[in-house]
Amino acid sequence: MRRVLRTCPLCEATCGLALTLDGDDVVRVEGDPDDPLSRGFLCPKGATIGALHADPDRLRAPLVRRGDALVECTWDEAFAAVAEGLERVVAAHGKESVGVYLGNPNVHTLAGPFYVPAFVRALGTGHVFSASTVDQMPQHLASGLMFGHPDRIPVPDLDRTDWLLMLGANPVESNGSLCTAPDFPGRLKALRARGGRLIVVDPRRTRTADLADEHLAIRPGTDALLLWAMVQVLFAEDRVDLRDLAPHVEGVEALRDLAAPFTPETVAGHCRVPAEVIRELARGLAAAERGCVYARIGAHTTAFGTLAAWAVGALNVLTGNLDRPGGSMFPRSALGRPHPGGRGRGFAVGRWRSRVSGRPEVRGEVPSAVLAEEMSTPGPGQLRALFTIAGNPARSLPDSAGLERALGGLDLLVCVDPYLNETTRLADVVLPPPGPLARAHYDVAFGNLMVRNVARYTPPTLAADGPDECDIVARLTLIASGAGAQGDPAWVTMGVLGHLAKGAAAAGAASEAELLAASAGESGPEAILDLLLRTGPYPGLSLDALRAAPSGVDLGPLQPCVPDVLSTPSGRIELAPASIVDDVPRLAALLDDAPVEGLLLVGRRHLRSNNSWGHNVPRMAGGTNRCTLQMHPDDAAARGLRDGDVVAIASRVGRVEAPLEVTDRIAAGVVSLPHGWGHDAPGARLRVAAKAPGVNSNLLTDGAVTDPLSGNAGLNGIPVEVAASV
Ligand SMILES: Nc1nc2c(c(=O)[nH]1)N[C@H]1C(S)=C(S)[C@@H](COP(=O)(O)OP(=O)(O)OC[C@H]3O[C@@H](n4cnc5c(=O)[nH]c(N)nc54)[C@H](O)[C@@H]3O)O[C@H]1N2
Ligand SMILES: Nc1nc2c(c(=O)[nH]1)N[C@H]1C(S)=C(S)[C@@H](COP(=O)(O)OP(=O)(O)OC[C@H]3O[C@@H](n4cnc5c(=O)[nH]c(N)nc54)[C@H](O)[C@@H]3O)O[C@H]1N2
Ligand code: SF4
Ligand SMILES: [Mo]
Repeated sequence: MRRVLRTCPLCEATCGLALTLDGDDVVRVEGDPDDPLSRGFLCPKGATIGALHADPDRLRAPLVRRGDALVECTWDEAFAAVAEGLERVVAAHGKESVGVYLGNPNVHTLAGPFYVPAFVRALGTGHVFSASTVDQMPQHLASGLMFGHPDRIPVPDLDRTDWLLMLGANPVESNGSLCTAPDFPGRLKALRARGGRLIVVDPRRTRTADLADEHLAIRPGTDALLLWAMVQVLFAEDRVDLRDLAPHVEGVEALRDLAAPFTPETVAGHCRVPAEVIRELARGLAAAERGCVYARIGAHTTAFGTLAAWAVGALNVLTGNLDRPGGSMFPRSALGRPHPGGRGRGFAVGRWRSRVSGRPEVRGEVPSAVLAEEMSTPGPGQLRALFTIAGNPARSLPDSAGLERALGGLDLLVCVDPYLNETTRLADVVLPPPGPLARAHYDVAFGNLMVRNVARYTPPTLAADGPDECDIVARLTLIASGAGAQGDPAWVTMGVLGHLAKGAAAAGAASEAELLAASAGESGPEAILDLLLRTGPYPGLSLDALRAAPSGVDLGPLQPCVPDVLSTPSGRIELAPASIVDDVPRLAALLDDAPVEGLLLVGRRHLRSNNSWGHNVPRMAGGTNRCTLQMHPDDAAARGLRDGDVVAIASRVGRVEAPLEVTDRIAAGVVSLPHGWGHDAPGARLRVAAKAPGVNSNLLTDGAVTDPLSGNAGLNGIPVEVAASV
């Protein structure tokens, strides 16, 4: 028996786990009490990490298509098939006919941040898509425009705030997003225990809402209206107080004018939140010594996602709560680069546009909502080959009937994925990375989102049954850059290291040669990590320093960093840049129309789910984690429907059937179906998940509904009709 510590890679909370192993078998999973961030917390999902690694359906060898069948092959055969297929497509149709879709687990691997960017560059295509545009792109855009960099995302300083307004997030089930806070529920309880106030805005009375002082069941899709009305109240009642931020803010008066139309009275009917309640929210935030507004995907995945994210940032700034302990603060990753301080180039978008509907690039990608049309619309530049890395677009993207058809019609589909699932069953080549226990781990992305700065490194626990994902992506990079199927992944690592050392040397860290020599004892992703740690903002950190502290190194509470963190053209926090000014009239136009009537569909997450791939572990299936349509009793009665009935749900783009769950925990006029289900696709091998397949909610979501600025899909607030199934 041995005990090992590992950071859990299954959600953004990044809990420290203590595993007990008997040989290669995980016999017990506990929270690591010494982890400086998670302090012993784990959720039921983290407890399945051993079962996930041992899942007999997890692929241990690559697959290649022979006629109608996907058959096991050697790694050399698999890479040769990729090289041959890619060469064929590029020769016939050019580089622009090749695309890549990057799924969510890329933010939980080392391959995602360290190797995937080089692969994308080597492909040399504008056809870059990711899960970001069905998720948080509005926040990236808002951060880019407001602070100068899309990844400077302030988080609620959860452990010190005493007034928190949370919209469109359910961290008691999701464990939090764009806010890395293990034991989010415990942290919310502590907020209330120290006399703080929690207000939750959600059309469903969630388990998070159960913890709150106040729950507001907003009409889906109207958070931007409510938030802009709060901004209006701050100005109208003369409650704006920038506090320490005053010298660092640009555009306050322009914002006042922009917010003027959004009085609480004009938005109340749309939001179904009384005007006086909205006023009290603004007053509460203004009066709080340490207050914060935080919004997540319920507010981001709508047609007004960027304006909602914008107003959240603006409210925190206007009340002087940004960059202030107990407010909304910027984490400082151990891998962070020096803050520029002063004027920067700002954040450019629209460097290219999508071919068919001309959607602007944002942060190096175009919207996933247009992936289907890029594949299915003929003409020069039509997408004919696609690489997916850690994604399941057939279940996670809107309007997925058309998308799945288009995936099936590609000339080449290559998937880096451990499962034969709804997407990879359509592949020509499947390249499975080793299981979650047979790899090194470091939270590159989440270091930028932690409510307390920590650094933790996990070495591989078990031997891998194939090449590491970093090596897989490196070999794909060599293929895409013309070096062939036999290249050495170390060449790619050397390229990445050289690039990083050059940047760090230019910033004055040391000479390039000295930096490379210091990390010379490491290889692969560890070498990259070591170099980043040595050149990061915390002196004395290195990979060896982290090895010596397996529970993690505590780097302390969040610290103020304005103005150094800013890199906008003005060198200040920008509250009214042109693209926001130009988009506000679209939101104001809603006020001219009558409030939307009829049923609106929203999603939900269950504690024991993980987007589309959590359902194949027996302990994650069943219980309350069911694919049902939740509906308010009044709406059910009006349609003559009863709990347990199978109902037909129809939207503009599709129709599915699901069992009805009648519950007063959802607002009247709203129905909810979770995403990530529909595990009955022929050719997939998800034997546990297939026993309770559920239905794919993205057959209903409408790819035509997007936030025009960020390109993010509007997955919540979809008009639907529900009737008894006939
Ligand atoms: N209707 C609706 N749709 C949604 C959402 C919603 O709320 N409602 N949520 C959206 C959000 S927030 C997101 S992030 C997206 C997610 O969208 P995707 O990322 O496309 O989908 P996932 O279900 O996360 O699928 C992850 C894939 O990665 C594979 N995988 C797991 N671990 C690894 C690994 O270590 N390496 C590799 N290479 N592969 C791995 C899994 O087998 C699976 O195929 O879905 C979005 N879709
Ligand atoms: N257990 C579990 N945990 C997960 C995941 C999972 O699939 N399962 N997925 C992970 C991923 S990829 C992400 S991005 C995060 C997401 O984490 P969260 O942002 O916390 O997402 P959800 O839990 O879906 O909560 C969104 C809430 O928004 C509400 N909502 C829907 N529409 C609206 C609206 O218009 N306005 C408002 N105010 N609320 C609305 C929904 O009812 C729901 O309760 O979770 C991560 N963690
Ligand atoms: S909360 Fe997230 S990181 Fe923590 S144990 Fe659960 S799945 Fe893992
Ligand atoms: Mo996500």
